[in-house]
Amino acid sequence: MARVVVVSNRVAVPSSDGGVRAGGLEVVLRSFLKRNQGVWFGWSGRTVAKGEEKVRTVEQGGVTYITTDLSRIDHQEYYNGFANRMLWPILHYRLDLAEFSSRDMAGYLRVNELFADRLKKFLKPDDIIWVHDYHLLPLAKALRERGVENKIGFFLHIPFPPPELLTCLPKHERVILGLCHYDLVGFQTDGDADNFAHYLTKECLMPSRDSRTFIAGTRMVRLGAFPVGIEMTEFERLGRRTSRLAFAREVVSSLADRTMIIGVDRLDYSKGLGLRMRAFEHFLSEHPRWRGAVTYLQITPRSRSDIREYAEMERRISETVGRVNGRYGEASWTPIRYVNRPYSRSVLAGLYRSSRAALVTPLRDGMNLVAKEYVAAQDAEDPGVLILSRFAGAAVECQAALLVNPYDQEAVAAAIHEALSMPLDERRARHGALIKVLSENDVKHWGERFVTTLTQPAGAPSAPLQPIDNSATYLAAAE
Ligand code: ADQ
Repeated sequence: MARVVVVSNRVAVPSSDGGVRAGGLEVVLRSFLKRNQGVWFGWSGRTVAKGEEKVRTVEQGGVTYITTDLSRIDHQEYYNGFANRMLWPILHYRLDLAEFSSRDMAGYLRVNELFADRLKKFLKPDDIIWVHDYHLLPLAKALRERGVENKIGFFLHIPFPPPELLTCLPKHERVILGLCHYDLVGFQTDGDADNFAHYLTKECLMPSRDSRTFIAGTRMVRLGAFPVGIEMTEFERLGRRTSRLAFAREVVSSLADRTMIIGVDRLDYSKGLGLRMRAFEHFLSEHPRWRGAVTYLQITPRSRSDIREYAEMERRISETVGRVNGRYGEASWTPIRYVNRPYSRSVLAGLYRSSRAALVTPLRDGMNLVAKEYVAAQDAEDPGVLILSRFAGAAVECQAALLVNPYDQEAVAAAIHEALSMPLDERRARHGALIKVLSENDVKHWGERFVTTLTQPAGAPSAPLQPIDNSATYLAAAE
């Protein structure tokens, strides 16, 4: 079996302090590498003065971690700038928040080249390279230009919007068309894969062999949907064990027999936190009998705080929490408990299991692992109810959840009421249906399916691999 070299912006080298960081990508890659011992390459998380960047290699538990530092300017332009102020909002359908800068785009392309230079030194001819997420869209192109002919796959953890939105990105072809240098490009849902296929067909007039195989010059690129799963049995076990542990018990006893609703999200505008809190406020206003009887716990570790939009959002959400608590709270009851810190997976599992409902209402989300973790951690005899945004990738599998439009506060408030009043047999039926679907797509299957598809031959092309007019022009423009 060939070695798998995983590449992502950030590498989570296991730390001696056992610190927790909230982030879906790290969770799934850690679990993939636990089973498929290989190499994990990416940024160390350290920024240093230009010229002082170091590359380090650490072996642990059969995995080789190779990390590189970034200079402060590279980090600013590539990560804070182009990746997080341009690509993240556009790919989450938020044109209003996207800020384009040619300088940041140049920094983004430069860091991808730098990653390619540093990674190439460690590659063996039969390595399978698996690149992750929007920070590294052009990495395969940079590697190919350095003569790397290995199988290279790419997986996008976040949504991929339709071409009408994508083409608002100035010089989009320089970044997006770089994806055609991969052998396989994976998305969370078929809808995301369709959007990329439409971009290649309509915008780039690229020839295709079928709806999922495109002919890009002399290369062939395949697309596919590979919805990310979670470690189902592990979360089930954690939920069973930890709801009995001291911390979860302490939280439950502090509720004084009130029902708990939970929300767990990184602090990000894509998660729809402000609208969610206003929907909860609407619920309290419409259903006075629940006042004093339900507590909504929102666990939200800060992320990307040095980006202006994030700092502003943090302030607005704190204001909303203050307003709702001031308006409806009592000396003996706080409607919304809002905490900005990460917790271990076992504590989260215990809290999920102790909550009658989960509010997972992102405005747009690639998948959303919290939705799946909540379901897995429930007690099958007395399960809680998942309220899930129809705009999360997880909604495709989680049809048995209460699906809502997160922009519709009345509908979300009504779903909260429905969840809290739902009879036990309906809760069990919905939970059973969710567990069945999610167990069929455990994270283990996800990694295996992707790597197996990547290593399969694409089959002989039915048409010769010749670029035709427009695609050739486009690929040249993308140089
Ligand atoms: P994220 O946007 O980070 O992931 P999500 O899928 O919900 O979002 O994953 C968050 C992870 O962090 C979960 O495993 C959760 O348990 C953990 N987490 C959240 N809050 C935490 C806290 N307070 N303490 C500790 N852990 C916490 C990106 C995409 C998603 C996609 C994933 C995986 O944006 O759409 O599902 O990658 O592909």
